[in-house]
Amino acid sequence: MDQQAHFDAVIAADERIEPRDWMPEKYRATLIRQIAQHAHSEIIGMQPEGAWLTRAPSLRRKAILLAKVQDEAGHGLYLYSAAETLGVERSDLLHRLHTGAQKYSTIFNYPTPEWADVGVIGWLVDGAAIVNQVPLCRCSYGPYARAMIRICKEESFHQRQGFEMLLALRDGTDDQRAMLQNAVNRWWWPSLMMFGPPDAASTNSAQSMAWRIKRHSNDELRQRFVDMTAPQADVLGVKLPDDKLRWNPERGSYDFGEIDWDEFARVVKGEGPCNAERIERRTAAHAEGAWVREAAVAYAAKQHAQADAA
Ligand code: BYC
Repeated sequence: MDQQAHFDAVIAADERIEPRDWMPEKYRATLIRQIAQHAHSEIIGMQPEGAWLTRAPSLRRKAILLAKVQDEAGHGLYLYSAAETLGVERSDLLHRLHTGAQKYSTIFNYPTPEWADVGVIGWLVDGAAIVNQVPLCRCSYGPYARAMIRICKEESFHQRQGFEMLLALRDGTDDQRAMLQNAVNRWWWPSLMMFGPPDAASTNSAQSMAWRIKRHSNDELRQRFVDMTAPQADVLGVKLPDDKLRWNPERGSYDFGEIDWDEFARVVKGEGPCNAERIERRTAAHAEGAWVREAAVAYAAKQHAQADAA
């Protein structure tokens, strides 16, 4: 069997492609693009919530938030490691992030002006992440699929901590309930954009679904998220900011309004409210961390030299 036929048979049997297997160059490039973009999203995603670490309202909330932000750093590391199995260097991927050559999720270009934003990120952003990412646990590329299993378990804890925090705001004062509603108003539409452009404009979906990297289309997952989230909004006593949102008994799903795709395009292009700030902070943190990387390389060289001498 030639290499392409073997690859096709593995995909058709719903088995995994592993790093040493032959794969079409476009499959490799697609995975590098998606996994790197995903890794970048995790580490840029530390910023909007990290901004609240020094201002969390209690020690308990601070400890929870610290753990969550550290989990996101860990997700970035698993994902950069998965990307490296495809033959790219982590330093190259970071360079591509810093120079704007690779994207990260639009969602992290929105500000977090109030404490309720932290809970709403847990509820909506991590909730959307779970809907999008659970199918990736069955992705055809082994290292990515395996990384996603652990990530999804942690995301589900993140989602519940967000919801629990919002229940406390719901049961709080009128000001706290108003803060909760304002945060929902800010994050609802950007959360729907996380699933990517509508299917008709999704340039990568057909090929990625044929390769079983993606299992569902962007619109299918977006609908699943709306159906899951609308009843949760009722529990929280908030109104999702969409007058067209209503249950459609014939479809067995919620109908919802039109997403502002011009806004999505602007944020992807780098013109969102926080794009410049996010990249500035990331590149500064990278430069400030140079000594850590140098020390790690020096330590590894010393360990190798000692092992060689022994
Ligand atoms: N933002 O053909 P399409 C997280 C781009 S981490 C920016 O549908 P695809 C979390 C897309 O790249 C969240 N760009 O693409 C972290 C493509 O452009 P290129 C990140 C977007 O890949 C910390 C073009 O639009 N999650 O949840 O088939 C704390 C056309 O799109 C976006 C992942 O990365 C966007 N929202 O499908 C809390 C999950 N959407 O590259 C939470 C893994 C689309 O061709 N990724 N674009 O120039 C995926 O599942 C898929 O890549 C997507 C897009 C569904 C996102």
